[in-house]
Amino acid sequence: MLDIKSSIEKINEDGYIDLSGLISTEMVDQINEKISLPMSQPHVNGQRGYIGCGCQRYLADTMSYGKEIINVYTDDFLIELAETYAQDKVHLSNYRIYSTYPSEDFKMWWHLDNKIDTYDSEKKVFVQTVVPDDKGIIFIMYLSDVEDGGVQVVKGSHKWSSDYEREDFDHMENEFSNDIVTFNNCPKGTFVAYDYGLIHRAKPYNGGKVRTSMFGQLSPSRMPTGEPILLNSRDLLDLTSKQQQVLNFGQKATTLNWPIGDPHEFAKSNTAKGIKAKIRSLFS
Ligand SMILES: O=C(O)CCC(=O)C(=O)O
Ligand SMILES: [Fe+2]
Repeated sequence: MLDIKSSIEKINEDGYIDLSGLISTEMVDQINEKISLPMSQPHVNGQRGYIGCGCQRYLADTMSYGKEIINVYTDDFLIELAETYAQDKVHLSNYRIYSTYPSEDFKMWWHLDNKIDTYDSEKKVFVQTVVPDDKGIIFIMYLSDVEDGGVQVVKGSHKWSSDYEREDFDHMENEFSNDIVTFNNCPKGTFVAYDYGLIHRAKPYNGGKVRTSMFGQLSPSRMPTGEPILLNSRDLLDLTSKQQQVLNFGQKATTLNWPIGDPHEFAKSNTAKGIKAKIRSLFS
Protein backbone atom coordinates (compact mmCIF):
# COMPACT_ATOMS: atom_id res chain seq x y z
CA MET A 1 0.00 0.00 0.00
CA LEU A 2 1.28 3.43 -0.94
CA ASP A 3 1.05 6.14 1.63
CA ILE A 4 1.99 9.78 1.41
CA LYS A 5 4.00 10.08 4.61
CA SER A 6 6.40 7.20 3.97
CA SER A 7 6.71 8.15 0.29
CA ILE A 8 7.73 11.69 1.27
CA GLU A 9 10.26 10.30 3.73
CA LYS A 10 11.73 8.10 1.00
CA ILE A 11 12.03 11.04 -1.44
CA ASN A 12 13.53 13.23 1.29
CA GLU A 13 16.13 10.56 1.95
CA ASP A 14 16.98 9.15 -1.49
CA GLY A 15 15.53 11.77 -3.87
CA TYR A 16 13.29 9.26 -5.64
CA ILE A 17 10.67 6.57 -5.10
CA ASP A 18 9.52 3.56 -7.09
CA LEU A 19 5.71 3.83 -7.27
CA SER A 20 5.21 0.92 -9.68
CA GLY A 21 1.66 -0.39 -9.36
CA LEU A 22 0.17 3.10 -8.99
CA ILE A 23 -1.18 2.81 -12.53
CA SER A 24 -2.72 -0.54 -13.44
CA THR A 25 -1.49 -2.69 -16.32
CA GLU A 26 -4.98 -2.39 -17.88
CA MET A 27 -4.64 1.40 -17.93
CA VAL A 28 -1.15 1.14 -19.46
CA ASP A 29 -2.53 -1.19 -22.15
CA GLN A 30 -5.40 1.19 -22.90
CA ILE A 31 -2.96 4.07 -23.32
CA ASN A 32 -0.78 1.96 -25.61
CA GLU A 33 -3.79 1.08 -27.72
CA LYS A 34 -4.69 4.75 -28.16
CA ILE A 35 -1.18 5.92 -29.06
CA SER A 36 -0.11 3.05 -31.26
CA LEU A 37 -1.22 4.54 -34.61
CA PRO A 38 0.02 8.10 -33.99
CA MET A 39 3.36 6.80 -32.72
CA SER A 40 3.80 5.01 -36.05
CA GLN A 41 3.37 8.03 -38.36
CA PRO A 42 4.85 11.55 -38.46
CA HIS A 43 2.71 14.51 -37.39
CA VAL A 44 2.38 16.45 -40.60
CA ASN A 45 -0.14 18.24 -42.75
CA GLY A 46 -3.23 17.15 -40.81
CA GLN A 47 -2.03 13.65 -40.07
CA ARG A 48 -1.81 13.26 -36.29
CA GLY A 49 1.31 11.50 -35.14
CA TYR A 50 4.79 11.92 -33.72
CA ILE A 51 7.44 14.63 -33.94
CA GLY A 52 10.75 13.06 -34.96
CA CYS A 53 13.88 14.25 -33.17
CA GLY A 54 17.03 12.22 -33.82
CA CYS A 55 16.48 8.73 -32.43
CA GLN A 56 13.34 9.81 -30.55
CA ARG A 57 9.66 10.13 -31.39
CA TYR A 58 7.48 12.48 -29.37
CA LEU A 59 3.71 12.13 -29.55
CA ALA A 60 2.28 15.48 -30.70
CA ASP A 61 -0.64 16.74 -28.56
CA THR A 62 0.04 13.97 -26.06
CA MET A 63 -2.90 14.88 -23.83
CA SER A 64 -5.48 14.63 -26.61
CA TYR A 65 -5.41 10.87 -27.07
CA GLY A 66 -7.56 9.70 -24.19
CA LYS A 67 -8.96 10.41 -20.75
CA GLU A 68 -6.64 7.70 -19.40
CA ILE A 69 -3.67 9.93 -20.21
CA ILE A 70 -5.23 12.89 -18.39
CA ASN A 71 -6.01 10.61 -15.46
CA VAL A 72 -2.39 9.49 -15.12
CA TYR A 73 -1.14 13.09 -15.20
CA THR A 74 -3.68 14.10 -12.56
CA ASP A 75 -3.69 10.93 -10.45
CA ASP A 76 -4.90 11.79 -6.91
CA PHE A 77 -2.00 10.10 -5.12
CA LEU A 78 0.61 11.57 -7.46
CA ILE A 79 -0.76 15.11 -7.06
CA GLU A 80 -1.07 14.84 -3.28
CA LEU A 81 2.49 13.53 -3.14
CA ALA A 82 3.82 16.36 -5.33
CA GLU A 83 1.91 19.03 -3.38
CA THR A 84 3.07 17.68 -0.03
CA TYR A 85 6.65 17.51 -1.27
CA ALA A 86 6.64 20.96 -2.92
CA GLN A 87 4.56 22.42 -0.05
CA ASP A 88 2.55 24.27 -2.63
CA LYS A 89 -0.14 23.70 -5.25
CA VAL A 90 1.36 22.10 -8.34
CA HIS A 91 0.73 22.23 -12.06
CA LEU A 92 1.98 20.23 -15.02
CA SER A 93 4.79 22.29 -16.53
CA ASN A 94 6.27 19.72 -18.95
CA TYR A 95 4.82 16.47 -20.22
CA ARG A 96 5.31 14.00 -23.04
CA ILE A 97 4.94 10.49 -24.34
CA TYR A 98 8.03 9.50 -26.28
CA SER A 99 9.88 6.54 -27.73
CA THR A 100 13.65 6.30 -27.69
CA TYR A 101 15.36 4.05 -30.23
CA PRO A 102 18.78 2.59 -29.44
CA SER A 103 21.45 4.82 -30.97
CA GLU A 104 25.19 5.35 -31.17
CA ASP A 105 24.70 9.13 -31.37
CA PHE A 106 22.21 9.94 -28.60
CA LYS A 107 23.70 10.37 -25.17
CA MET A 108 21.71 12.25 -22.56
CA TRP A 109 23.95 14.02 -20.06
CA TRP A 110 23.59 13.79 -16.27
CA HIS A 111 21.42 16.79 -15.38
CA LEU A 112 18.89 18.54 -13.17
CA ASP A 113 15.48 19.88 -14.23
CA ASN A 114 14.90 22.68 -11.73
CA LYS A 115 14.85 25.24 -14.47
CA ILE A 116 12.57 27.44 -16.55
CA ASP A 117 12.13 26.67 -20.25
CA THR A 118 11.18 29.38 -22.72
CA TYR A 119 11.25 29.50 -26.48
CA ASP A 120 13.14 32.21 -28.34
CA SER A 121 11.00 32.54 -31.45
CA GLU A 122 13.54 34.71 -33.28
CA LYS A 123 16.47 32.34 -32.84
CA LYS A 124 14.11 29.33 -32.88
CA VAL A 125 15.67 27.66 -29.87
CA PHE A 126 14.53 26.63 -26.40
CA VAL A 127 16.30 28.54 -23.65
CA GLN A 128 16.74 27.17 -20.14
CA THR A 129 17.42 29.04 -16.92
CA VAL A 130 18.30 27.16 -13.73
CA VAL A 131 16.24 28.16 -10.66
CA PRO A 132 17.83 26.74 -7.49
CA ASP A 133 14.67 27.41 -5.45
CA ASP A 134 12.42 25.35 -7.78
CA LYS A 135 11.27 22.18 -6.01
CA GLY A 136 8.91 19.60 -7.42
CA ILE A 137 8.45 16.10 -8.78
CA ILE A 138 9.06 14.45 -12.14
CA PHE A 139 7.58 11.07 -12.85
CA ILE A 140 8.48 8.64 -15.61
CA MET A 141 6.22 5.68 -16.33
CA TYR A 142 7.32 3.01 -18.78
CA LEU A 143 4.75 2.16 -21.45
CA SER A 144 6.96 -0.63 -22.80
CA ASP A 145 9.03 -3.30 -21.09
CA VAL A 146 12.48 -1.78 -20.72
CA GLU A 147 15.62 -3.90 -20.89
CA ASP A 148 18.19 -1.18 -21.48
CA GLY A 149 18.21 2.60 -21.88
CA GLY A 150 16.24 3.05 -18.64
CA VAL A 151 16.07 6.00 -16.26
CA GLN A 152 19.15 6.46 -14.06
CA VAL A 153 19.21 8.50 -10.86
CA VAL A 154 22.02 9.41 -8.49
CA LYS A 155 20.69 8.43 -5.10
CA GLY A 156 20.77 11.28 -2.56
CA SER A 157 22.17 13.84 -5.02
CA HIS A 158 19.21 16.21 -4.42
CA LYS A 159 20.92 17.01 -1.11
CA TRP A 160 24.08 18.37 -2.71
CA SER A 161 23.40 19.12 -6.41
CA SER A 162 22.48 22.77 -5.70
CA ASP A 163 25.97 23.41 -4.25
CA TYR A 164 27.33 23.41 -7.81
CA GLU A 165 25.15 26.07 -9.48
CA ARG A 166 24.99 24.18 -12.76
CA GLU A 167 22.63 21.75 -14.44
CA ASP A 168 25.08 19.31 -16.09
CA PHE A 169 27.06 16.76 -14.10
CA ASP A 170 28.91 14.49 -16.57
CA HIS A 171 32.21 15.80 -15.21
CA MET A 172 31.45 14.28 -11.77
CA GLU A 173 30.37 10.81 -12.91
CA ASN A 174 33.41 9.11 -11.37
CA GLU A 175 32.62 10.64 -8.00
CA PHE A 176 28.99 9.52 -7.86
CA SER A 177 29.23 6.23 -9.79
CA ASN A 178 28.55 4.14 -6.64
CA ASP A 179 25.24 5.93 -6.08
CA ILE A 180 23.77 5.35 -9.55
CA VAL A 181 20.46 3.47 -9.57
CA THR A 182 19.37 2.18 -13.00
CA PHE A 183 15.81 1.18 -13.92
CA ASN A 184 16.70 -1.42 -16.55
CA ASN A 185 14.95 -4.78 -17.00
CA CYS A 186 11.69 -3.32 -15.72
CA PRO A 187 8.21 -4.10 -17.04
CA LYS A 188 5.76 -1.62 -18.55
CA GLY A 189 3.93 0.20 -15.76
CA THR A 190 7.17 0.82 -13.85
CA PHE A 191 6.67 4.24 -12.27
CA VAL A 192 9.54 6.30 -10.88
CA ALA A 193 9.00 9.67 -9.18
CA TYR A 194 11.91 11.91 -8.23
CA ASP A 195 12.80 15.33 -6.94
CA TYR A 196 13.88 17.11 -10.11
CA GLY A 197 16.87 18.50 -8.25
CA LEU A 198 18.16 14.91 -8.29
CA ILE A 199 20.90 14.21 -10.85
CA HIS A 200 19.51 11.86 -13.49
CA ARG A 201 19.49 10.91 -17.17
CA ALA A 202 18.27 8.19 -19.56
CA LYS A 203 20.98 5.52 -19.77
CA PRO A 204 22.62 5.69 -23.21
CA TYR A 205 22.19 2.44 -25.16
CA ASN A 206 22.94 1.40 -28.70
CA GLY A 207 21.21 -1.94 -29.17
CA GLY A 208 18.05 -3.77 -28.21
CA LYS A 209 14.47 -2.62 -27.89
CA VAL A 210 12.76 0.73 -28.28
CA ARG A 211 11.76 2.32 -24.97
CA THR A 212 8.40 4.12 -24.72
CA SER A 213 7.70 6.30 -21.69
CA MET A 214 5.35 8.87 -20.27
CA PHE A 215 6.96 11.88 -18.56
CA GLY A 216 5.42 14.58 -16.38
CA GLN A 217 6.92 17.44 -14.42
CA LEU A 218 4.82 18.81 -11.56
CA SER A 219 5.98 22.25 -10.52
CA PRO A 220 5.01 24.55 -7.62
CA SER A 221 2.66 27.46 -8.29
CA ARG A 222 5.49 30.01 -8.00
CA MET A 223 7.07 28.55 -11.17
CA PRO A 224 5.83 29.51 -14.66
CA THR A 225 2.98 27.60 -16.32
CA GLY A 226 5.20 25.80 -18.83
CA GLU A 227 4.09 23.98 -21.97
CA PRO A 228 0.72 24.46 -23.69
CA ILE A 229 -1.78 21.74 -22.81
CA LEU A 230 -4.11 20.93 -25.69
CA LEU A 231 -7.12 18.83 -24.69
CA ASN A 232 -9.80 17.02 -26.64
CA SER A 233 -13.35 18.39 -26.02
CA ARG A 234 -14.44 14.75 -25.62
CA ASP A 235 -12.60 14.66 -22.28
CA LEU A 236 -13.59 17.96 -20.66
CA LEU A 237 -17.08 17.43 -19.21
CA ASP A 238 -16.30 16.08 -15.79
CA LEU A 239 -12.79 17.26 -14.96
CA THR A 240 -12.53 18.13 -11.26
CA SER A 241 -11.29 21.51 -10.12
CA LYS A 242 -8.07 19.82 -8.96
CA GLN A 243 -7.53 18.39 -12.45
CA GLN A 244 -8.21 21.82 -13.93
CA GLN A 245 -5.62 23.34 -11.60
CA VAL A 246 -2.98 20.74 -12.55
CA LEU A 247 -3.74 21.19 -16.27
CA ASN A 248 -3.38 25.00 -16.11
CA PHE A 249 -6.97 25.84 -17.04
CA GLY A 250 -7.25 29.52 -17.91
CA GLN A 251 -3.46 30.03 -17.78
CA LYS A 252 -1.25 31.23 -20.58
CA ALA A 253 1.54 28.83 -21.52
CA THR A 254 5.07 30.21 -21.02
CA THR A 255 6.94 28.04 -23.54
CA LEU A 256 6.17 25.74 -26.48
CA ASN A 257 5.80 21.97 -26.56
CA TRP A 258 9.11 20.19 -26.66
CA PRO A 259 10.54 19.34 -29.15
CA ILE A 260 10.09 21.18 -32.42
CA GLY A 261 11.15 18.76 -35.14
CA ASP A 262 13.34 19.65 -38.05
CA PRO A 263 11.05 19.63 -41.15
CA HIS A 264 13.92 18.20 -43.22
CA GLU A 265 13.76 15.06 -41.13
CA PHE A 266 10.32 14.29 -42.51
CA ALA A 267 11.07 15.54 -46.02
CA LYS A 268 14.01 13.12 -46.35
CA SER A 269 11.80 10.11 -45.79
CA ASN A 270 9.09 11.35 -48.14
CA THR A 271 10.67 12.99 -51.19
CA ALA A 272 11.21 9.70 -52.97
CA LYS A 273 7.46 9.35 -53.59
CA GLY A 274 6.08 10.98 -56.75
CA ILE A 275 3.08 13.27 -56.48
CA LYS A 276 0.71 10.75 -58.11
CA ALA A 277 1.79 8.01 -55.74
CA LYS A 278 1.30 10.37 -52.80
CA ILE A 279 -2.26 11.25 -53.86
CA ARG A 280 -3.05 7.60 -54.54
CA SER A 281 -1.75 6.65 -51.11
CA LEU A 282 -4.45 8.81 -49.50
CA PHE A 283 -7.11 6.30 -50.64
CA SER A 284 -7.36 2.64 -49.82
O1 LIG B 1 13.86 9.57 -20.38
C1 LIG B 1 14.51 9.56 -19.34
O2 LIG B 1 14.90 8.52 -18.79
C2 LIG B 1 14.93 10.85 -18.70
C3 LIG B 1 14.28 12.02 -19.33
C4 LIG B 1 14.76 13.30 -18.75
O3 LIG B 1 15.57 13.35 -17.87
C5 LIG B 1 14.25 14.55 -19.30
O4 LIG B 1 13.54 14.54 -20.32
O5 LIG B 1 14.55 15.60 -18.70
FE1 LIG C 1 15.58 15.25 -16.93
